[in-house]
Amino acid sequence: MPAEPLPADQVTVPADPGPFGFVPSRTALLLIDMQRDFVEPGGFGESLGNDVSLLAAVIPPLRKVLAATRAAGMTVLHTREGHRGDLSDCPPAKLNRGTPTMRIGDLGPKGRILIRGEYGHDIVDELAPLPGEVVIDKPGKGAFYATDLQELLEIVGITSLIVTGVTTEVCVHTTVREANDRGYECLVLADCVGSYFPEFQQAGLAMIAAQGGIFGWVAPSVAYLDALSAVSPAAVGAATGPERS
Ligand code: TIU
Repeated sequence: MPAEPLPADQVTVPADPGPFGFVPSRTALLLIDMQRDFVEPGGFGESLGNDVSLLAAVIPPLRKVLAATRAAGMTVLHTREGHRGDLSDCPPAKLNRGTPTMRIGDLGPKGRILIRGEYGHDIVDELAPLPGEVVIDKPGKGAFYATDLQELLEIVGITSLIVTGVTTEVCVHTTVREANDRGYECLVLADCVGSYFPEFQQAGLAMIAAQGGIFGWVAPSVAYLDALSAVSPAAVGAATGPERS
């Protein structure tokens, strides 16, 4: 049988394990949990004993990716991990896990740890959402769990995701796996996802692209930016919606 012709507006990114093709109007950039609580001192990440400075490297390349994606007129979605102030959506299994210096809901230097509405829970200034960009508040690690993300993607007609954010082996991996099982094609930008553990960063990325792309594709952000530079915003016409929580 002859191969199906590619849509005229298909963009191709050199990636592992092979070229990743996407149609910009059907593709969203997903920024996962780029919150002060994970990236800056005094938040949830540090309370778990992590060196949060390891995540700072993600911000400069992700800023470029965010700017280029916005300029191309594509859909941009942000997520934040966090809980209601009364912790009614935080299972005891999550609250009591490990021996953190501060638990979820405790008062830290950036407000209550991982609580919606607190300064530490919000997205870092460099990557702040613009009005009209959707923000998904999620209680778990995966962005599809207990959120309306799937419904939202279906309304806008999104079939592919460019995945970025933190941390690679926790919320990024969980979300990519959830997305993969729901039929979305995911390209993970290797330098725009970060881990507190260099060995997990490497293994996490390898796991996604292994076995012919068992969960998706992996590429450096420059490969995505190069591919995007040919896209005209007028040809994309991505839908945007109101900010959600
Ligand atoms: N601890 C850790 O690596 N990550 C999280 O708890 N959440 C996210 O990855 N966002």
